[in-house]
Amino acid sequence: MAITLYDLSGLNGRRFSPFGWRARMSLAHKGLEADTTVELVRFSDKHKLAFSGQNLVPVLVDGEKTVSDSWEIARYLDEAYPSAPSLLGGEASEGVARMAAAYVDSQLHPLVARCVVADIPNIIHEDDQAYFRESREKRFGMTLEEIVANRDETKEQLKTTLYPVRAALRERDYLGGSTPGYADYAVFGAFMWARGVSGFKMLEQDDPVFAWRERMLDQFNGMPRREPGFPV
Ligand SMILES: N[C@@H](CCC(=O)N[C@@H](CS)C(=O)NCC(=O)O)C(=O)O
Repeated sequence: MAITLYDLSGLNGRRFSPFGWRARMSLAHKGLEADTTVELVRFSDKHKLAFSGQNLVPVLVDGEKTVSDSWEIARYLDEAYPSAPSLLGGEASEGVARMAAAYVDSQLHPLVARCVVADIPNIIHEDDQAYFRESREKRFGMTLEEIVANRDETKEQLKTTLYPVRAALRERDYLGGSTPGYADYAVFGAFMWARGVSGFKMLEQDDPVFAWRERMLDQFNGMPRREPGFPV
């Protein structure tokens, strides 16, 4: 069936949404990415999402079915494509995958934002600038420049906050075991967001999370690595 993924885009089609990356990696995991039509949505053309009854990307349309929210997309893909490799690992591990995604949303994303949010205006369209600045400054209660002012300290905090990921990687190549699963895609989405928008170095080379990110960039024949972005 024809699948369409609506994903956020900056200048020249740059895809930098962490949630969009979760959906994109999920589709690749299921072997569906190559056959998926991508509908790029800029901040100023979110009206394109009205059919989905909400205004956030990603949105997946598969034939008659419309699914918004990256987590719901993963659940849908496992349900609709049971013979492709499982994303969430079945009922026994779905809760752990959900916890990983919630850890990323609540602990990692705010720190990534505090490292890179002021660089985002450089990679989005002119028409999106005012909305982006206004909405993010309202959310954080300060200017974009103030949000990232202490990013070297934020990077130290990020290093500490990544402890659970590092601990899991001590005994395996991926959070999913010998191959990546949804928890990997959730954490990786945060790094693809940063890589897409900013040259700020999020990780030191001696951090095992750095080596894991390299392995993740090589997934699906290097699909994520080929995506335009800053050197990491
Ligand atoms: N819980 C949602 C969150 C989606 C979300 O926040 N998407 C952001 C992009 S990263 C968005 O559409 N933002 C549009 C805006 O800020 O106007 C998911 O997991 O998909």
